[in-house]
Amino acid sequence: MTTVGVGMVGHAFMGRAHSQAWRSVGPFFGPPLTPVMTALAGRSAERAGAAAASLGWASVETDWKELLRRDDVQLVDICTPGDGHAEIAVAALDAGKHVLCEKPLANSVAEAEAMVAAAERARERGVRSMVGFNYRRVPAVALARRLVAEGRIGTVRHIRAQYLQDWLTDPEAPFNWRMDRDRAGSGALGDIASHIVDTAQFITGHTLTAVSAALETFVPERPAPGGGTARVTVDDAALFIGRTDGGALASFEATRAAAGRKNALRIEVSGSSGALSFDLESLNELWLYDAAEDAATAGFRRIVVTEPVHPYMGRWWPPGHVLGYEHTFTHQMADLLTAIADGTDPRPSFADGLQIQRVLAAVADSAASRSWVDLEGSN
Ligand code: SOE
Repeated sequence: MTTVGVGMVGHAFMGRAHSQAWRSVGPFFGPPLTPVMTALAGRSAERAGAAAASLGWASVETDWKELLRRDDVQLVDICTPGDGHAEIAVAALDAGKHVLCEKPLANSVAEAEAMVAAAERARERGVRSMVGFNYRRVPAVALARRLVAEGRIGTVRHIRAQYLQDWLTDPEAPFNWRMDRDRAGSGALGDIASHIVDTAQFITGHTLTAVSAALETFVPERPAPGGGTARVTVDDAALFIGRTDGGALASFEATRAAAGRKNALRIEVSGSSGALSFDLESLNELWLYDAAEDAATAGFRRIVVTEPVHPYMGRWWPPGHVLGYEHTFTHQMADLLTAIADGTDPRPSFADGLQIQRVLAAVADSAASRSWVDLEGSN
């Protein structure tokens, strides 16, 4: 097999981001398997048809189950809101299709556990699965992980992570599915705190072992698109601290009410002999502090992460020709296709997604009980 037929479910923001990645991964990464954008599934034939035509999909299905019946689809890419993930992923894996599922893996730990069980059954037949925490694939984030693993900052003591957005600052900002617990599972917690938990654990190699948290919904009712108001059933913001299995202290802030901050995923890691700092709003840069340097000239040094020696960069442009948000998805597809071709397990796996789901559940429990919650045995 040198090609893999892809069937994608959903065609909103994530569907558009994934489509552009499926289109670009072949030309830029030349993966061992070439993706064929075979079919796009969406409930409305008209909307899905228009999306397929503009995004480059060869055909349309109005029921995702049809993708599973098609012999020309070998990989299902799930870009729906969270309430669709478990049902589609389990059915696709049981039908022998490889699965890429958007983050967070599910809307609950129970759903995520069922997905991991399906992934393990499928794995025995050589069928692969991966969850889409795309920010691992920012070259600067991948470089940060490499530097920590090489011991460049010593023993990790502090992880300081934030994910700040502001689209719910205004109380008149309209209600959408992301504010509905039944559809999204949670609010800023699942949507963006999940990203910083994954990024923090990825960079440091540590796993969270306990959390203490607060959640807040600042605006409990919002204008409904069809008129009237709708009740917000998720958090606007999640704030928590944690401990890791590597002995570090961690802090996390995820909010949709940080006026002026659009998509600021920031992470700083302080070690016994240095530190690293990253901000998604300047995603081509990584800042490195080396405590061994002469005090007279020591300071955080800006690394422009666009050299061919940097992760993923050898496939793109000459040094200094910067990348953007969308490239993280291209890298995700390249890694997935390589793993499928090599017969290895792509990361983050569904088991990794379940571990993060357990962290999210522990954060919610801690906020409700106003006490620390342990994550023992979660990994
Ligand atoms: C919306 O808040 C959102 O698109 C998230 O759902 C994404 O996962 C994140 O990457 C950007 O913000």
